[in-house]
Amino acid sequence: MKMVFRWFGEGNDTVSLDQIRQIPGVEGIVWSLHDVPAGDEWPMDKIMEVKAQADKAGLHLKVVESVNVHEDIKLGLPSRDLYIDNYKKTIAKLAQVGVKVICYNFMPVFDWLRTDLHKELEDGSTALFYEKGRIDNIDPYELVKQINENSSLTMPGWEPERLQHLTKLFDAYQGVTEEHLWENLAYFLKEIVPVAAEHDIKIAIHPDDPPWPIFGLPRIITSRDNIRKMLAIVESPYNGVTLCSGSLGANPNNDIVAMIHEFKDRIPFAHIRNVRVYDNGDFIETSHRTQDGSVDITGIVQAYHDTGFEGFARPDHGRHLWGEKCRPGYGLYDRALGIMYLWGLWDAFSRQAERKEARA
Ligand code: DNO
Ligand code: MN
Repeated sequence: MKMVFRWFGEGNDTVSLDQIRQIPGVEGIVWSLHDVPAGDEWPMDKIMEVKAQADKAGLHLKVVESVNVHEDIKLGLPSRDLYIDNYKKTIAKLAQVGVKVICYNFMPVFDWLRTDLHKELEDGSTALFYEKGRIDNIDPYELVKQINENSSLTMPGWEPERLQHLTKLFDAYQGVTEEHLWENLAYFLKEIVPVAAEHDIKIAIHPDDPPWPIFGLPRIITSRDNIRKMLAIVESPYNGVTLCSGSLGANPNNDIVAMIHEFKDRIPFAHIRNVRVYDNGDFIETSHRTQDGSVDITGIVQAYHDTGFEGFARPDHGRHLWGEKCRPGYGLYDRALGIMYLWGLWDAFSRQAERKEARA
């Protein structure tokens, strides 16, 4: 397990590279060019800027999250070929600075979605929260209207420029079914994976978060069966999954330990975090500690350990602690605590295995 830490870039993150390098065992950053619109080719000078910053801090930049997929690709429009071409050019450029994994997602319109970014937990910390009933019962067009009237309703992944086009995007997805989305993902993968392989970069899809359809938009990377189906589209080690225990864990039917065992050769990148799921389907992000949430973090780390996981891992999100002001889910403290918990488990499993071997 190689530990990495998401960093949103100079001036765009409250956490500094100097802080990141002091977290035990963190070797690299997970980065992106957040100001480049989805579908554009990444400019080399901006890539080199991040490389210089990472080099100076002694951190590698082997993991990119995300190179976002243009909506026209997900919609299967004729213009997709242009955006796929740009994606290939970006892959070639990222290879030049030593990138080995590119995380992306295939969620229509929205990335991760929450209804409250600062919901208070019992201990007074706050965390990202999802109120299922509120999203299930909402008419998307009505929602856009409400947001336009009250801008504080905004949610993560709802960049202002995206919001302006939201109504148009909902229109574009009318009649787009799960089958269409599968076809469009297959078209994308068949184009992209050979290029990624040629450049020795693994592309790793992030599961949908939450792992069910929202606002009538289809979502397909939601379960073990669907991840299996995705991996079978192009059978290559370069076509992989970013196994996110928090996203998949929002559905208690998802057995993440079983997924790690089944997909072990196809997981170049792990997101390890806990969520507490309530009976009504609501969920809140908790500390990484197993007993604090509904996800078996101990079992998950054991599964990675026992399958000889050599990929990259990050703690994904954390709570907001000790008055920290930060990007929602991306503070320093709780993610650093989470990392130490993950290392603690990992080292204990390693020691246990060594002892067992010595006895044999
Ligand atoms: C959720 C987070 C996401 C993720 C993107 C990947 O669990 O990890 O924000 O970064 O969906 O494209
Ligand atoms: Mn994740």
